[in-house]
Amino acid sequence: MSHEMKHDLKKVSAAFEIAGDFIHAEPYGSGHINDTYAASFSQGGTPVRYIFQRINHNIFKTPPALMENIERVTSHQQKKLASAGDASRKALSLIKTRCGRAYSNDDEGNYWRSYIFVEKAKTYDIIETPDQAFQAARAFGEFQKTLVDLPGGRLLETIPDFHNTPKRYAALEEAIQRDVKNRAAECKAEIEFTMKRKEVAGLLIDMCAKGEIPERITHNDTKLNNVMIDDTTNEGICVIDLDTVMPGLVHYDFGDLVRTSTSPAAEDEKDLSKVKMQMNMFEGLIKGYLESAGAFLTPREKEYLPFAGKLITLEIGVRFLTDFLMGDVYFKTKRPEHNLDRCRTQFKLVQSIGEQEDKMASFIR
Ligand code: ADP
Ligand code: GN1
Ligand code: MG
Repeated sequence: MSHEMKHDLKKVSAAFEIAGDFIHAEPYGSGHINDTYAASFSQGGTPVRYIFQRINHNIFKTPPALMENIERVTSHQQKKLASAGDASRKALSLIKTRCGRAYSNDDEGNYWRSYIFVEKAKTYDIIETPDQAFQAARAFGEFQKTLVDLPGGRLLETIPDFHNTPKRYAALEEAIQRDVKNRAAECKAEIEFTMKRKEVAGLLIDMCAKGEIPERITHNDTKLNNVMIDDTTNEGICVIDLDTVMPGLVHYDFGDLVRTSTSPAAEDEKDLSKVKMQMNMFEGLIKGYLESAGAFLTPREKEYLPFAGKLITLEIGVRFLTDFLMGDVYFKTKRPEHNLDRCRTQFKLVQSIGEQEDKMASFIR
């Protein structure tokens, strides 16, 4: 799958409270940030799988605090699901270490965590049907709804200013100016594209600063492959990848669904003619999201949902472009132009959303 076997999972997993004998482990999934493995253990002769993840501590600077967020969030979810008699596959369950902690350290300074493997479900990198769009958006809306009454103080910001689009622009401008890899000449058109759209970058965070839309607890990385879809019922059953759950705006959550669940092309597709916002998928997203989140969203929040898709797609394009200029230091890449290819699909999608914004807005109304 996505990355080679860089770690000794037998050794890593020995720190966790898991019964049975280690059988084997393999790299798993197609995330851009953490190192994820699926490991099997023989429990009474039956192989049982667990997820293991090395937290990318270059990106997440305070793994212990991040894990405290995740413990708070998952135990709140579990409590609510238990009272509804339905906990097992509908929220992530952390496996504790043998000393009772939520994470373990290895000799190289890495932080590891483990989750129960959600079986008979999978994640999709590319959307296939409007029902999947409905299911994914319903699940993320439900996730937000569950966290409306999370007890305790404000969650830690695991990456400060994560969806501060103006700051993402500032980082891009610095990367253009420094041009450490002499790549700016190669992406003149993309740089121009971003600069033409700079004035929309602060729209949502400015509204929030003025009190027009509220801060809530949001997921902040709601790409389609961060929700597990049940193999038999096709239901969006479990929201995963909780590293960026923190205070935020619902728009960046809904928007990232538009970014990742309306186009039939991969995020790194080279044939840009395949990239487009498909209205039937958008309609699925809106119906699913409003089914679970509709009751707590304000009219103003709803009004800006179509714009949200365009804004975050622009923001993620800006981040891919920045990383390309910086020499691919943030996102995992498999080829020298990988980040530039990703940036180009994002900008094509921004354009496609722009052309259909009126239709999108009238659908919501
Ligand atoms: P990243 O931050 O690198 O994207 P994720 O937490 O999203 O890491 O995990 C990567 C992939 O591993 C997911 O897309 C999913 O396919 C799989 N995965 C993660 N957690 C689980 C789980 N508890 N059960 C089954 N599969 C999982
Ligand atoms: C990363 O971890 P993953 O692959 O789900 C990134 C997101 C981007 C996404 C682009 C912590 O998500 O912000 O939108 O790649 N996560 C982080 O595909 O930066
Ligand atoms: Mg992920």
